Amino acid sequence: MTIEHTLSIIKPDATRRNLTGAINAKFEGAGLSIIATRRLHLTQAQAEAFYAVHAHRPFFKDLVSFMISGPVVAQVLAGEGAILKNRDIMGATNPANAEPGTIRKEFAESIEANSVHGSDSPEAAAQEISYFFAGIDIVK
Ligand code: IDP
Ligand code: MG
Repeated sequence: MTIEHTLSIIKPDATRRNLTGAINAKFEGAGLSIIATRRLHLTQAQAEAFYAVHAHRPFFKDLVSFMISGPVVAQVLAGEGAILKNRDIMGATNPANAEPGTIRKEFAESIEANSVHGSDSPEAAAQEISYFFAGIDIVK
């Protein structure tokens, strides 16, 4: 295994309920390090651009509205196999299908308001990290 970087977003349903610390405890408890972090309130254009890959899905408009309904916390997580490890810690997209102990099982409100985003491949991770962070923002 090699050290990977992945992009995580704590979504508005979770920041609204003050769950940032509880969610970060899951990442850190599983051995992922937070090497960059930034709280921001996305504009509609920014959320649409971030989720452009889903532009033709029926839920796209609702997803964008949800993602701009409050602040998010964008973070770079680092660790051994961080991309897949983060996806495991997050749990399935639909919290009804998520494993016990995962973030989505414990905290998600619905398949849409599911508390966290995580990159799903090395290509996506590189692209998504560069969307939110400059090199100087990321601790070496
Ligand atoms: P992921 O976040 O587990 O990678 P994706 O399929 O990439 O799931 O979908 C991106 C986001 O779009 C999900 O996290 C969720 O917020 C939302 N989403 C996905 N599927 C649905 C759906 O069927 N209805 C409503 N929202 C959805
Ligand atoms: Mg995805």
